[in-house]
Amino acid sequence: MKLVQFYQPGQGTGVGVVQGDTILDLSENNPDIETVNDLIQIAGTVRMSISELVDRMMNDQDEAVTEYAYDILDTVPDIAVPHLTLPIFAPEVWGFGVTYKRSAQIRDEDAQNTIYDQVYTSPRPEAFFKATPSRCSGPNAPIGVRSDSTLTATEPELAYVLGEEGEIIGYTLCNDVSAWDLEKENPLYLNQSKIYFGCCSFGPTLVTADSIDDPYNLDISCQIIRGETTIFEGQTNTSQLARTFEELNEYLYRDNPIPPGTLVSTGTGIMVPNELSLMDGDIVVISCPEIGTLSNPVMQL
Ligand code: DO4
Ligand code: MG
Repeated sequence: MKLVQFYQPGQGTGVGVVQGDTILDLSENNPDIETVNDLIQIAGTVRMSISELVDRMMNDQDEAVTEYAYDILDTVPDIAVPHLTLPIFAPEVWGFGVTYKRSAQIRDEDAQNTIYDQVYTSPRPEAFFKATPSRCSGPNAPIGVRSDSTLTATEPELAYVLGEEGEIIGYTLCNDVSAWDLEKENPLYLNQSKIYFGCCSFGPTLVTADSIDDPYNLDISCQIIRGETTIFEGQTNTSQLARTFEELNEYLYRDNPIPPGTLVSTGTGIMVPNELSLMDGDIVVISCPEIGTLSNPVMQL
């Protein structure tokens, strides 16, 4: 099952169920469900999976539901028109890094040292705090280039959402936008590379875990469009991930309270060349056939 959150003028946020090119409004007849976070909380209480709960809600409703064309909601956020928002209000976003060999190799070549390879092959993964809701952008909303960075890169990643008991409840796409020049200058500047306004976009949908046959075999592609020209195209497959999500969660939860609805981004397998650092007005498009297409314009902060 594919879920979205969307904003409707005069009504606020609602949850939608994607069926083909159509979004069915789940909140219309279920006023206690305004967000996917509400679904997680209720599913935990009644001990059902999210898709079982949503199926039951859809079957139980007598009233017809409003339908939206997906393409109409997949538009630039504007309070005057209905539009997609983040697919969940993740209270925290965490990231893992150097989980793909390519990411370790290129970062070590650039830094002329071996710290990334050491982490790539160590039992302990690289984990970092990434964002809170006010730093995150949904579909078609701007991602940021810090005012003190001249080399900010897009990092297209598979991300998962955690439920009440640490289980993976669904998957989405995440752009772990990073000020590479800061982290190259000194690894201790990683937090400033990773955490700032507009540092993270994710969406467009949240696909429930039971609808993804194999999360370790998903194609992810990325394009950067500047003006009329596609200046970068790259792709990877999550089969190239060197770590399992169980392994990542094992470290994430060590002595660390993680609230339900937390988003975990699993690292990038697509490394954009340094010459193609993001510029104001670029459009970054990240796609995965099972999840959809996440598009964000770049804004110079
Ligand atoms: O330390 C560098 C960040 C690594 C990262 O974010 C990634 O590999 O995706
Ligand atoms: Mg990353």
